Formats: sequence, structure tokens, C-alpha cells
Amino acid sequence: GKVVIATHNPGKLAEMRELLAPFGIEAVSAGELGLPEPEETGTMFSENAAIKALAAASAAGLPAFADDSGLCVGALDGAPGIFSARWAGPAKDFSGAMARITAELDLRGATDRRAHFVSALVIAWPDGHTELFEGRVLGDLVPPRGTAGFGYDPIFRPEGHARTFGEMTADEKHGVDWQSGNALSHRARAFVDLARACLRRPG
Ligand code: ITT
Repeated sequence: GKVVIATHNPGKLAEMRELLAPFGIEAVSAGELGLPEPEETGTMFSENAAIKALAAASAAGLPAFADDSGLCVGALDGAPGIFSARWAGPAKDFSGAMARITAELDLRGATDRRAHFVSALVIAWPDGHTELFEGRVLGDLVPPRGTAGFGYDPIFRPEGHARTFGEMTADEKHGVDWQSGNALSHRARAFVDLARACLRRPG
């Protein structure tokens, strides 16, 4: 059947469509349906993902997928974290948000550049049932490189890789091998988590 992808972020929507494609599921976005954006009042990624998925599922009367994600910097006590989108402000100025990360690290005299991306993926049904899948990827913050992807991709170099997410194609960033269950990005890892759960529950 049809599902809703409950995001208003075009970069995220493109990735979620690609990651859903192998499941053979027809997906329509919250934007295409003209659904409103609910306020993200949660204190955890999983809460905000559930808020978005439940709002879309009940408004559309269809199962809905939502991703709540962000970049967590160890030396900044996990910031920006769930505030990753909000750090860019209403103008969605991610150059500014990336510069703010560097500025805050400098302010603290921090030399530890380790960070990780988190994705909480929630599927909600119109009856209020939800399922949560999660993925994360460890890496290092570097000066911005590359123009691919979205958000904080130019400053994030995943562990074991020479290039930043901003220098990778979408396929490289996903890094998915459905057979082995390997994946690279936080979001792709959440979808692999979902695929495993589907296999565990036949039908
Ligand atoms: P929706 O809520 O409509 O899905 P959003 O952009 O507000 O869109 P979030 O609240 O989950 O989504 O904020 C996540 C932010 O974290 C996002 O705007 C990016 O800046 C950043 N982010 C998440 N995943 C990312 C990725 O794969 N690459 C780069 N930045 C990412």
C-alpha cells in the first residue's frame, strides 16, 4: 500500500525515497499532501520522530515514516543534537550553523573533533501504533568540503573514510548492502534496522 514520508526537508526526503525504494513501497511526501509541520516538542530524537509520524498518519489516514536526526558533537556535550535544524535558523543557514560549531569548539579550547549523526526512524499507523528503528555513524568534524548532500554533510567525515559526506554521492553516503545488512549513514543504518525487523516478522 501507500505510505507518507513525513518530512519537509528536501534533502532528507530524497534520501528516504531512495532507501524505501527497495521495499517496493509507494511513497508520497507530507509536502505533496499539504500536511502541516507539527511542533517538535520532544527532548529525544525518538520522541520527535514519533510526533511527526503520528501527526502525518492521522492526518493522511495512511502509515507514515518520519526521521528525526541530528549531529552530536562530543566536546559540545552532544550539541546541536535534537536542535540541529534549529541551529540553522528559519533561513536554514547551515554555513552559519557549521561555523557556530567551530566557534563553540574554539571557545571551549576543545581539540576533540569526534561527532556522530543519529537517525530515529518511526513508522506510525493511523490507529496510533508506532515502531522505532535507529541508526548512528561515528566520525570526525573537519573544515567544510564538498557540496553534495545537505545540512552538516560538508563537515562530517565518517570513520574509516577519507571524504566527507559532502564529497560522496548519495549511494556512497548510504553505503547500503541489503544482503549483509551493512550501511554507512545513520539514516541508511536505521533503514537496515527496519529491513531486519521486516524479515523477522513474516507477513
Ligand atoms: P523534518 O522535521 O521536516 O523532517 P528537519 O530538517 O527539521 O526536517 P530534523 O528536525 O530531524 O529535520 O533536523 C535534523 C537536522 O539535522 C537536519 O536539518 C540537518 O541539518 C541535520 N541532519 C540530519 N541528517 C543529516 C544528514 O544525513 N546530513 C547532514 N545533516 C543532517
